[in-house]
Amino acid sequence: MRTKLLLGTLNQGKIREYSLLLADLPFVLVTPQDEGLDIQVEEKGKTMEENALLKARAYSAESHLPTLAEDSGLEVEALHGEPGIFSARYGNSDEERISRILHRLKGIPWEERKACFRCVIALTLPSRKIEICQGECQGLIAFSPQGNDGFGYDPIFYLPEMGATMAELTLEEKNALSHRGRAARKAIPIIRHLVSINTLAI
Ligand code: ITT
Repeated sequence: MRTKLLLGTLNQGKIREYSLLLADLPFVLVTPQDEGLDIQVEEKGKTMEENALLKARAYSAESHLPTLAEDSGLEVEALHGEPGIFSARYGNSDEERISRILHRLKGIPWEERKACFRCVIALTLPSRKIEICQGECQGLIAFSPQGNDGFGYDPIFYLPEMGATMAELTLEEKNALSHRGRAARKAIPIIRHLVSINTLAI
């Protein structure tokens, strides 16, 4: 019987991406909804790592399952790294968050629109050991939203090497170069090791 791995997130965009990134692992990927879990984790950490740890600990304590949780966000150089850990709380909707960034970057030329997406995964393992894996992706903030795929800030995150925003990429293309894809590819061997040592009860 395949063991479950809990994706400790309520974000449907993240769930879609991890479902593909982790598809080859010998685990059944489950969500909080699948497990009937109804917990809200307060993101009171000062860093993405602290928030990822808070989420992973809360979800694994509740589910007793190996758990992958993450904190991620967009850091805009001209805004001194904002919104960063406040990325999800920077407005009431994706549209509002995007408008706020575009408004603050009004009149700023291409060469000063550098930005970075960052992802920190926290992985709970047996014996309460927690592993951290990080990934980042560099790009530029576009002058207007383009594309309908992805989620969050994807329509304004422009990748010069692709000549497109993240919202114009397929799921496979985004996973190949995104912050989340990079962090997940570091987490995969650690998760595989979990299986090989066959000690899955937390
Ligand atoms: P969980 O805490 O339940 O995982 P969340 O959406 O609140 O969901 P975060 O606190 O990590 O997750 O916030 C990350 C925010 O950063 C997210 O809501 C998006 O606005 C943005 N973000 C992160 N990764 C992104 C990506 O790949 N594309 C676009 N926006 C992204």
